[in-house]
Amino acid sequence: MSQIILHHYPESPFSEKVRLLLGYKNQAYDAVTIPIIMPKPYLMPLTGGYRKTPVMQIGADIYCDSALICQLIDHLFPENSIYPVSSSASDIALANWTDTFFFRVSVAVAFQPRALVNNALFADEAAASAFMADRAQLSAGSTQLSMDFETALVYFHGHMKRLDNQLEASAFVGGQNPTIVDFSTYHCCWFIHNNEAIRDTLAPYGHVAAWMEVMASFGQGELTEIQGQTAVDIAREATPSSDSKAASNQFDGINVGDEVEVMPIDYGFQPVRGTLQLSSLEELVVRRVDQEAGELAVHFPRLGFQISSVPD
Ligand SMILES: N[C@@H](CCC(=O)N[C@@H](CS)C(=O)NCC(=O)O)C(=O)O
Repeated sequence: MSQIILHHYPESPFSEKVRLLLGYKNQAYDAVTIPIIMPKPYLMPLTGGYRKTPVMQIGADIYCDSALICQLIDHLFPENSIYPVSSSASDIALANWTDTFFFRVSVAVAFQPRALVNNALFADEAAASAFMADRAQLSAGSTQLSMDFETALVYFHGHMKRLDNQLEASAFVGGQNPTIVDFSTYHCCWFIHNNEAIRDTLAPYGHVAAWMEVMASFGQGELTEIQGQTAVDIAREATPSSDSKAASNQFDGINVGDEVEVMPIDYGFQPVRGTLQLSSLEELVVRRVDQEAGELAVHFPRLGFQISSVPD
């Protein structure tokens, strides 16, 4: 197998979830630090439009969305699986709630006015307005990323209090061993903990703090920084996987071989266009050719994405 390449940036909570899982699995990987805002000149040739962070690359196979990335990492390195079969349906449902609704709550808490003091993103007016304009573009046409701060703060403390009670009785959110729910919950807490100006939000929750320390002790694996251009070159020289599968249940009426567009259902409505290579209840794979990166297979999870046919 070619080396894993993680496209991420240090401040990204969803990247932290993936870095921590790579640490838990004790893996070495390459990483490209991508810009926090558009343009992302070495990422767009690989994804064909998908702009969220993180993205994982293995040769000419590009994996979008941390939910799919975590499943792939667990599949590649199955020891100490974080998807125990006995709870996998409820774990995946709960991780999805955490990555969507609870992440939205955490964003409102993380960007409250006092959180912006000493924040490099808001260091000067030009940096602040570039960031705000970029995030307005990210959430254009969507209501899924914003929430009133006071409303969010109550939801945040409610979930933290319940988690604290649970973690008094249980080593991990998922039970005696960490599951995907622990990794999803951790990155939302880390988003708040990572900013000194608002870290005290977590102060009442001693059991959450102790659990966070255990989670953080997994580390981030062995990361080797590479350049974005190197990642594009690696993709161009590799051959994408050719696994092809038609959905056994044709719920969407779209067939392998059709020209399609795939994009998230929540925010970041930048479609990726190509030929549908694989369609299952869990995954969509779009085959596309890029001038710089060559022939690619771009993978998406089903959950959280929509697909449409592109008329000839
Ligand atoms: N559902 C996505 C959400 C990813 C997401 O929202 N990432 C944030 C950063 S943590 C993002 O893309 N922000 C805009 C950007 O990086 O351009 C996933 O699980 O990967």
